[in-house]
Amino acid sequence: NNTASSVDLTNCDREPIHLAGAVQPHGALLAFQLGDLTLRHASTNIPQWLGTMPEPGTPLASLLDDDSVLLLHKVATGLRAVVRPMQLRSRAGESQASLSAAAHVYKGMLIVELEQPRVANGTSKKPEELSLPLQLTKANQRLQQCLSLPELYQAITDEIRDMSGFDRVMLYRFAEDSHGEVIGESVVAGKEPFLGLHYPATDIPEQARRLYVLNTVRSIGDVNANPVPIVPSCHADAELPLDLSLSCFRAVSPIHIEYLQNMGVQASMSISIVIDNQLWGLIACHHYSAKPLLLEERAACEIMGLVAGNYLSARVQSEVNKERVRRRQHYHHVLDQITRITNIWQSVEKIWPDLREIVEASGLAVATDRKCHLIGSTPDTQTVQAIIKRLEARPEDATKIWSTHSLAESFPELSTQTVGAACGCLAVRLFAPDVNWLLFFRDEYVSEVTWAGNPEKSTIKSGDGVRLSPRKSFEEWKTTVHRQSRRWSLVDREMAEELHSGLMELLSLRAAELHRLNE
Ligand code: BLA
Repeated sequence: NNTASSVDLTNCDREPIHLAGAVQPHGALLAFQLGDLTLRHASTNIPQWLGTMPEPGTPLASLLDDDSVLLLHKVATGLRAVVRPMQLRSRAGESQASLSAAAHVYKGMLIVELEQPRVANGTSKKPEELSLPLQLTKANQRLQQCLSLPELYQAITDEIRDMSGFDRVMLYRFAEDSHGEVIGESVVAGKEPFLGLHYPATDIPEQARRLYVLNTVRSIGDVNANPVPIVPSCHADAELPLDLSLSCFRAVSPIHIEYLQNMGVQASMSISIVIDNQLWGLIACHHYSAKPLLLEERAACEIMGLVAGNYLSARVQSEVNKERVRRRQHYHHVLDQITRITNIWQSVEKIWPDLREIVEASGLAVATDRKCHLIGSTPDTQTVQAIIKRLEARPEDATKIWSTHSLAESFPELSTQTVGAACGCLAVRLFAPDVNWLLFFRDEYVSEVTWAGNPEKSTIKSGDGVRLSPRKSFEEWKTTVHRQSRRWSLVDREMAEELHSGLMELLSLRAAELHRLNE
């Protein structure tokens, strides 16, 4: 029921957002060729920082003072692509205040981005406002005290809102299918909450998500500001425009600008939560007026992203571990019982209460090619045999552990009547003479999803076919999902693996013993 995800002719996933060719106007950019460190590209607002517009080919050393050049040499010869914050001084104005800058090396270029220093910007700091290091300390202390995941979600959004001053801060978590849900939120009084809302995967296209793993803070200062071009847009020696993947001020995709405008948002920022090198989620922030962030603020957000990611992954891991311990007790109980019985077929009812807990199933089919025994909520015998027949047609290693949360999707040809309430199936294939298959089933789990706007409305017809465009309306839109079970989790699959090896060992020991007795 989300046709947007089934459209494959998308313009979104293909937009080369890293080659934007422009910066947001609150920053300026210089790109030098690695090696001779001569200028290749500059944004046309550079005169606001350096007084003049340097020509391509100008050496770095003639633009900035000796100390600055030394610092940048270190970045240029560094081994890792890190974005290094620093203070620089222009060669022309040695008496001038220093320039806030961030420098990094990417794809053969030394990229230097300049911005206003924090104090000179004239931000009126309230006397009670803490300095950024103290705010970070306070935030870290609060996250450390959280004892549950929901408490942690709330603390992360509260602390980031307190520190950054954004009107709305959300914790946005990606699901397996890349759509997302707002699982934590802190918002100014008078604005409607977005907590619990779901957004389709197409709202954040694939290449943007890839970029956010590399560049973890994305600040959009003002959706109404005109981007400043980088010249020349494509250097004579290069095939492509300058790669802005790690840039702080990369101009924003016009499609996303339209999206934020449709939402009524003027500035945004997202901080990536990266766990095990995967984009777990984003801390998505909105502001209802312009809000360009300064170097120090972005740096503090970057640290908060790391800190929040560490607490989240530790807490998620500890809940998973607790669950594993609980299930393993049932697993050992099952093995224990099996060692004491001679015939699995006669005793399976007795071990079922423990067996079902191992993978949280509502039904089980134990089967060989001739026999089939059903317990709990399962499809009828014929349907079970039809499923097994289809699984046996697949390669053995693909079916050792096989699972689906929608039998109807995996085997559309099966009749819904005979499948019954069972919608999910986790199959464990045993290569033993008396039992070939354990098929665990899960009942239907009817879920209601509240979307921010009809997700199908992101598809519009245009001249040559289907195009994706940001939704105009974010009014709540409910969909109900039928004929699916709860998804089988990583722990479910891991436990099925353990059960597989445990049973294989037991059953083959037993076969060997029988063989010995028969000799
Ligand atoms: C980027 N889309 C983003 C970003 C977010 C969202 C958070 C990262 C940039 C930012 O922080 O603003 C989406 N924002 C959301 C969601 C919420 C939110 C889901 O606050 C929920 C509360 N967008 C579309 C369609 C396309 C699209 C149909 O809706 C493509 C046709 C594109 N989104 C798009 C692009 C970017 C983006 C290209 C990258 C912007 C950039 O980094 O330049």
